[in-house]
Amino acid sequence: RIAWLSARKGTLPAENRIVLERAGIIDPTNIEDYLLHNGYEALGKVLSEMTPAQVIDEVKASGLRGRGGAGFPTGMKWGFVAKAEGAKKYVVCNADESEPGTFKDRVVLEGDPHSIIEAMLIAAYAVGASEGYIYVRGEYVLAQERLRTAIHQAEEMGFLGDNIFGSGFSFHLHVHSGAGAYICGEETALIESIEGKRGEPRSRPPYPTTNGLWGMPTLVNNVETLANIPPILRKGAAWYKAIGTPSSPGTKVYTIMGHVNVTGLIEVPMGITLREVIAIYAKGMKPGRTFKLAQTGGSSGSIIPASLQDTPMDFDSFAKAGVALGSGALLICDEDTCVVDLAKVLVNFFRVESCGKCTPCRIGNQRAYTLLTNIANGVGKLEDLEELRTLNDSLTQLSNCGLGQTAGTPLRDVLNHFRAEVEAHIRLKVCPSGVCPMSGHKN
Ligand code: L3W
Ligand code: SF4
Repeated sequence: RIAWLSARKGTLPAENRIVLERAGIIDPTNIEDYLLHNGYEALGKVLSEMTPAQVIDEVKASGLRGRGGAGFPTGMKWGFVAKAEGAKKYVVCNADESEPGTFKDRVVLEGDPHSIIEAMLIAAYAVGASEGYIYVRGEYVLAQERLRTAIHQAEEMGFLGDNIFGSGFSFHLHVHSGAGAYICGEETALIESIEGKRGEPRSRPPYPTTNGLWGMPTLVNNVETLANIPPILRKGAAWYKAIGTPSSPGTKVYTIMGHVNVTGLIEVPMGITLREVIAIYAKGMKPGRTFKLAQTGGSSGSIIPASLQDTPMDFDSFAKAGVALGSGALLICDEDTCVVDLAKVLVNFFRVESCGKCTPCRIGNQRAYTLLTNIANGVGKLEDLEELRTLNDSLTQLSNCGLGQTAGTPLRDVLNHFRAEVEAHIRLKVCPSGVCPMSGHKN
């Protein structure tokens, strides 16, 4: 690590805090502290100098892409909602952060709640919305408290409400608490949940951009996506576009966990590599350990083998390599990690969190879990591997929503990158990493 670091001296990607600019620096319960740190400056600029169309053009020019896992172009989505017809329009912040290992949004909500309110005001002005909801994971009690305090303060100061600062623009904002279901982070299940129904995904299309909350055009953006908005409007699209990579501009917030020396949260330009994250920010693997793989977060992520540790972490480079950036979790694993066990843990998560509405996901995840359990217990068969591949194909092609469509990713990844290790469990009844149940290890 030291040799590599000294060879790269002067060229290492530094942390660049845009989303986390104020988190941990300001008092999140004091609107005046936010105002002293450029707070509501972008909103002032937007309301006094820009038309809604100019705001959307600026967001499009920045190249910002959704940070909830899919990387959809933000400006394009805003344009769809602005164009859609409806008696009323809504803006929704998806703060139902529940992806395994991900806690990036929580830090923004707890540490800088006004940045999300300011971003939603700008989004509402741009798309023509008059009401908004922040859907917050039920377990994020402090985040909900901070948001409610911030909304109250913003209303008292006139940033939220009717005819904001005489602009003719009105916006009202509510906090909606989730109740512990991961699937409510899927945008249409989230909408159903706000409407007071059971949180089950709808079929898309139509997309929320035209048929969202109560059938009206609705803009749904993730917390991290929104947190980029005020700085983009304050400093301009050209400034933003110069950070990161050409097709994935800006930064990405990552949560680093696992067998490394330093865990925690970082915000770095898009395009950094895993090798760089581990060496610079995680301060290397734990003494004497070697890097085997990283998992980039639940259903939206992938299992990244060591052979891809020099692939730039941006939406397109990762997609080209057949993996996904996910929602920003980086679970760094050493050579003692059993891939069968890892896949089993991930599939179990999907099995439990599947809403059960469609058969491929409800039955497919259960079947995959049974097969992986058999393999881990030394009673698997070689034919199980083909069945796991078929299950991945069925999940991807036939599931109704993002959860089911990506639930097979761990199966695909372990078969593509670690097939010999899985086969060893079946043919030799041996776990090469020596840690899964067949080795006598108690998980
Ligand atoms: C209008 C079109 N809008 C696409 C919109 C769409 C959505 C966005 C991305 O799941 C990840 C996924 C899950 N007209 C449109 C359009 N849109 N085409 O663009 O859409 P899509 O379908 O690519 O992805 P998605 O289904 O929204 C995004 C993962 O989310 N997930 C869990 C995520 C958890 C976290 C967290 O804990 N922080 O983010 C669950 O589903 O795996 O990879 O807005 O409407 N023609
Ligand atoms: Fe529910 Fe899974 Fe179907 Fe999504 S894919 S609707 S989570 S059963």
